[in-house]
Amino acid sequence: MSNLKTFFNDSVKKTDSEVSAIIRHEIERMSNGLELIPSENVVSLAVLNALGSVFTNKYSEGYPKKRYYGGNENVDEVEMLAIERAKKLFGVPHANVQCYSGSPANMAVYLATCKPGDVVMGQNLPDGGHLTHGWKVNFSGLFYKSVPYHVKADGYLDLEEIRKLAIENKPKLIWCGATAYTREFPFEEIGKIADEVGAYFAADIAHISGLVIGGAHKSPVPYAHIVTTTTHKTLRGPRGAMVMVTQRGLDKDPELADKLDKAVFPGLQGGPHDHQTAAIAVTLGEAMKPEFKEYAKQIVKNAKALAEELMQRDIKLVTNGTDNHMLLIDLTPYGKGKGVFVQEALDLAHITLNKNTIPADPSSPFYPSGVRLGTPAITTRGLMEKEMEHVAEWLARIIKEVASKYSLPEDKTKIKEYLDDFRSEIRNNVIIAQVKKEVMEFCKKFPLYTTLDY
Ligand code: DSN
Repeated sequence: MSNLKTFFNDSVKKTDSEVSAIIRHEIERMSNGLELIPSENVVSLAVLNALGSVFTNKYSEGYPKKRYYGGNENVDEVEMLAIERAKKLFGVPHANVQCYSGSPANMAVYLATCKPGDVVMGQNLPDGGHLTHGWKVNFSGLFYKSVPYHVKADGYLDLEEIRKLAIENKPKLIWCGATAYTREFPFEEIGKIADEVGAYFAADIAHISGLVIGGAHKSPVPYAHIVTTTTHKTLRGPRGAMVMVTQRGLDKDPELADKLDKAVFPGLQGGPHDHQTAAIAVTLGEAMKPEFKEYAKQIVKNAKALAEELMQRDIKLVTNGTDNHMLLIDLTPYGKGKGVFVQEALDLAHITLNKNTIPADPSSPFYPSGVRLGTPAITTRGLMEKEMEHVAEWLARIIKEVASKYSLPEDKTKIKEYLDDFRSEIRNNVIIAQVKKEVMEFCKKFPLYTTLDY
């Protein structure tokens, strides 16, 4: 951690002691805890350095060699490098690396393929889907006619329903991808359905792109027309995103790459974040190293080991396991709406995850009945299968302690007061205090920056 403190704070400290202190506290929080939010990771010092580089000073609307401003020769070089690396890694003929983040990348897909009011299909948000795949309060559900598809009672995608809805509704665009789905995505099957109804098929692999590159999850590239991904999840890069067109996409629509580029700029964005592009280039360079494949496979091994250890402790998992980096704990054996208690108690014990809906959740999205967790960040820190026993034990101890003891009041006006009481009570809980002590001691063996110090 000392290298990290030096890396950051020398200049910030000189000019702004307040921000410097906050950054130091965040380094300490990360170092002294286990990060189990499956969409988070720990980037290398090289990625951090590129992100903090002088490229943040530059404006460069346009694309390499076709810019509206001068002085872009170095920006061109770094953007072309990122594009070439993305194309090679994912095996696609076209990549755009300028998207500010995942939602704008997905927006570009709509802009390039649909008109407002067109029918689109994606996995329903409470069933694990993403906001931008057609959720009612998101632009994608407001400007397009969204026909969501669902998971079955067993937690797996309902392919029969997807096909039936597609035939009935003739969507222009079908998404496959999710924020809370623990099984392999059926890219091939959904690709066939999209072909049957003439829809564009976009695979949003934000969560699993690192696994795809590492050979730990099937690639959507042979089946989809468009692939989007954020760069900060299993790919282990800066916040950002990419949108890629496959050969299949170009065969369907030879203009697709051009349409997507135009959708990103000038359709949706202004100047790209060149410091982010530089950091994405570094990330993709790291992902080309053989050790990244090992890393991706280890993420999945750790997730499977954690799933087994949890189930041995009678913790229920949606689909009874995982194929990827993620687990969804179903807390309904303890009652409904228990996610908030588990998330907050674990937070106190320095284990971070997030409350999440489970399929057919009997409660609400704000007070859901599950928690979502995953292994990308702890794998980066060097934890292996044998360590999952400890992680599972801490999770199980706290789940059993709070999920059976606390229940949300039926009267919604009483929830705030109940949660306030819960929060003050758990501060004195001996089991949570003991787990926190053990977690902090354990974290010393896995410093934040030892495995990625290049
Ligand atoms: N917020 C992201 C996640 O946690 O999965 C998705 O956008």
